[in-house]
Amino acid sequence: MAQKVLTLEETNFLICKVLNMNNLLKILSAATLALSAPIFATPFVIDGDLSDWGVTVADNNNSQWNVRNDVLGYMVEDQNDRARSGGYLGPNYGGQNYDGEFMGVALSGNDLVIAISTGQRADNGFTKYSPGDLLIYTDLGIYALEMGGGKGATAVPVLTEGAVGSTYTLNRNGNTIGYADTAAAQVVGSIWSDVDFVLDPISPKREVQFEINGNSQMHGLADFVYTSTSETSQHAIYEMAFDLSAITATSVEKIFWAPSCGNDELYVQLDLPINIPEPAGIALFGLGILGLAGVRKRS
Ligand SMILES: [Ca+2]
Ligand SMILES: [Ca+2]
Ligand SMILES: [Ca+2]
Ligand SMILES: [Ca+2]
Repeated sequence: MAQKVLTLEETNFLICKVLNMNNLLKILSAATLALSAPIFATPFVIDGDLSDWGVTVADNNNSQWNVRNDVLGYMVEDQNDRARSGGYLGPNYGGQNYDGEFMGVALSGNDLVIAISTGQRADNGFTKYSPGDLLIYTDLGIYALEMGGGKGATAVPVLTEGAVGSTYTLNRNGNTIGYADTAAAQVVGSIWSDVDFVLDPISPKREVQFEINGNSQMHGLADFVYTSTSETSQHAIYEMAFDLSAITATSVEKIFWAPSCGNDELYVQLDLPINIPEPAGIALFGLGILGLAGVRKRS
């Protein structure tokens, strides 16, 4: 078989093709490296279904907690789904009706995504149902997110952001004896700083609910789903996401949730810096340093 001898022009053309192909492969692999994490990770969907977390919530102790490994942190403390009110929860008692079972915290872009599974359900009766609000501990104090529920939640199978918020009154034994709507602006999913905290009545008394006052500031509205009565018959699920840049602190240290009686608790410890947009002055200062570096190079 006769072999074709390539001219110099043809050889150069082929070399160029190979180089271009190599460059293309390099560009592709760099792009794949840069984008693979966000593109191929399963996105979180705020829908009250925790399969996106690797979590299956099921009755009679059949929940499964195979939490995906790209979350910032999580806590599983699922006590017996069949335990009655004397069941120990730590730090106090209350059984499945007060069981805090799972909390997961993840980052999706600039959104903090949070999931909670609990035995506290709206249809288990007003006296047993009084969730606390979500507390966001930062280096500049506690921010609070209104969780809602209560009487309003018994009427709807799923509660979402913008619904009327709730505040519960408890007696010193931890029983819920009263319910009130929050101030109109404190809707479900709204995030606030400089609030008044309501403590649980049982020692150690901790912040579990909040009320806004004249100095409180709102920092955005989370995407929010509370499944109330729609998810199995022994559990309720909260799933929410909010833009971290709405919070004017520089780091998030802990996410905390407890029923308003404080019988149980869920928390995830974090050391998460918040990216604050650079003020114009700092950006210009940065450019100045770059300019200086340029001058030094030239000299
Ligand atoms: Ca989900
Ligand atoms: Ca449980
Ligand atoms: Ca628990
Ligand atoms: Ca509340």
